[in-house]
Amino acid sequence: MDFKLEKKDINSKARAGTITTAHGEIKTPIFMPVGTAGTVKGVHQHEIKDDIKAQIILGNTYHLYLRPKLDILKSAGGLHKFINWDKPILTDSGGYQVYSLSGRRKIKEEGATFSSHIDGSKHLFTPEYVMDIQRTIGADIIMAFDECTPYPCDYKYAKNSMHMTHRWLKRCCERFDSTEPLYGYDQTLFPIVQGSTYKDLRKQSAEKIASFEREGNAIGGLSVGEPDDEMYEMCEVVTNILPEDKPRYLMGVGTPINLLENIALGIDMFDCVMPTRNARNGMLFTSQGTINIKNKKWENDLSPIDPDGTSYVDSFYSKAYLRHLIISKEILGAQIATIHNLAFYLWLVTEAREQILAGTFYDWKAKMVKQLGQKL
Ligand code: PRF
Repeated sequence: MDFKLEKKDINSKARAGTITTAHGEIKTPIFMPVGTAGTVKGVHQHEIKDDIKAQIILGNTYHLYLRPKLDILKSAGGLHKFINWDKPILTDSGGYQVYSLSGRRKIKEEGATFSSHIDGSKHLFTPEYVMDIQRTIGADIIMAFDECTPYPCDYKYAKNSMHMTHRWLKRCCERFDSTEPLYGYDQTLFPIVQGSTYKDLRKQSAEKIASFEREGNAIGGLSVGEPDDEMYEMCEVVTNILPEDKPRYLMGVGTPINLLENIALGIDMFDCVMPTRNARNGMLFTSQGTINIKNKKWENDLSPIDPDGTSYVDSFYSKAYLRHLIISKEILGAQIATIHNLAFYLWLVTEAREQILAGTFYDWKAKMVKQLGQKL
């Protein structure tokens, strides 16, 4: 993997760059649609590429390991081939899903034991095993095994957990560096900063993570219920320490406003279920603010879904039709809303990149944050 920093904003810490992986280039800042179980729910791979214009998608170690399981992925030749997606993929390590989804779980120095949310079966994820699993899935960028602390989290727990995440990282790196990719192309491992909402812990964690000198770095443990200002404060502490010449990935964030504020703090990569999950419930993101399409006010509104939207669904279908589909729980409603929301998120980060390159990001962001906060 390679990262080229192309331009730094003069009025903020925003940057534009290019990540090069074995499966192609990613122009940053970027948003990565979440494809948990080998599918971005409701959309075809060609729609992800051509309509949404995503450059990279996310998969989840936890889900793929439980279903379809590793033997299937291995015989397919890895996740790219299995799902027929030839662009970059990043897999999360399960360090978040084990805590948020699985049944009874126990965290020990060795790793995390948990029971499957599908059939209750018991499993142990160690840092070493999670590296092996991600080798088998074959994503271009794989994540270290960490513990994402809840919010709020008392200082002592956050500190001990952070140190364990650091010890787990050492084990991840040792395993990753002593194994080979299975499918003939390079993979890279990103470590994850933790430290809850404590500035001193975040600083310590960022310094420790930077000392591993991996090709990119991630920030975890945020967007777990803390106020936005606390997220931005932690993000700023960390981006002041993480090296400039490597991509920075803020995990599980966020709203369109969160993306712009964190881009301004020097974040390059994002993922979040919000555009896809909220789409299925009828919440649409637009450059003018959010729309609850289930609202009665759209019942007879035959105007296009989003006159400023960049995807074909925005002008092809009306608000009234989409409202009807979502209210009737028709599958097509979820599909249209998902394409709209993801295309909007990709437009937002692409436009942010253009504004950074043009030197106009700061004023544009201020204007956009005002617009994006509106409820239509
Ligand atoms: N760790 C991992 N994945 C994550 C997170 C984390 O802390 C978050 C936190 N928002 C989202 N996804 N491994």
